[in-house]
Amino acid sequence: MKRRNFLKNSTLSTAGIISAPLFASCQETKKELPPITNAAVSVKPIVICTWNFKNATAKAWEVLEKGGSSLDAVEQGVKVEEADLNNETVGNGGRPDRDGHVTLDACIMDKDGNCGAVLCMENIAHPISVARKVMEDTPHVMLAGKGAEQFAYEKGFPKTNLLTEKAKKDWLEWKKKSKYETIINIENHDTIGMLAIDKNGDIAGACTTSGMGYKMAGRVGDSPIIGAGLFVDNEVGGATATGVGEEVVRTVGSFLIVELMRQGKSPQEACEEGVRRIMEKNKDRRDFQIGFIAINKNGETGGYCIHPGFSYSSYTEAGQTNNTTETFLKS
Ligand code: SD4
Repeated sequence: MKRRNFLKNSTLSTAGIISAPLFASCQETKKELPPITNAAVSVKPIVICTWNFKNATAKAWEVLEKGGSSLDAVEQGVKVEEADLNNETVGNGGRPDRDGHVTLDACIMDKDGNCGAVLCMENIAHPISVARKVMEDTPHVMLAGKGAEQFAYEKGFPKTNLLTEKAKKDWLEWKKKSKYETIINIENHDTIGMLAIDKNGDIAGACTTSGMGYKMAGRVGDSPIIGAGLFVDNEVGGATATGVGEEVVRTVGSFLIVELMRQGKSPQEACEEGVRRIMEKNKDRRDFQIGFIAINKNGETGGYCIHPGFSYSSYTEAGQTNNTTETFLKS
């Protein structure tokens, strides 16, 4: 038996003995919540991701169409962007921190609420697959820095120099002024967050990024933080985020959106409320972008952001589309 399952099973059986009466009384008083969706039809399989990463949704769709799991689909899908050297905000080819180190963040979550994450990991081209190994092969949820990198080598991932010549040149140019600013809707904000429902109706999600370009050494944003950059609840739906991670962490954005859907909001309404909560705390600020996307159990989707310019890619039996979202600020 895998260590993780062993730990789970032993914890469950102990908990079962001790807390059965308590559990029963909680069940009796459980309040009925409104239905999660009124949609007459359900769309599955389906995959969506932040921004118009159409090669990523196409890859995920390939997996889903063949009857593959949503977990495999999101892993394979986001790996496309991790491997793309022209994508300067995800995986190999990502922008370095201000000291010239490319440090990657990623997390993954499955239909059973299992999750894994790697934070601030160097020299490994596919952090999402390492995050999955953390989820499946360890009793932990997060591994950071050198520990994550060491774990990846133990699992057979090769050491890779992630700093491309182009990224190095741009960084050296940036260093001349060393002015740190987030730039709305440029590549600085192109984290890929992906959500999928497979033919069985099960939901999974993945999120992966090199974080904010020229960040402080050791900085970690929302993307590998379960509940902030990504959250999935197989009974309800999933949500994921892109943009300035500090603000998403402050509101535990993706968890918030899933909980709002649980209470009856559509994915669109829930994303809008998620952005509103952030803007409530940032009344005088207009200098940052955040985009959320969400999906519910029936395959209804939504997206919303602060500034114009955000969209999300989707792929269903009806084909692939790029969906431009409504915005909190109109210009
Ligand atoms: C972060 N959310 O590290 C990420 C940034 C992002 O494309 O979206 N980058 O805060």
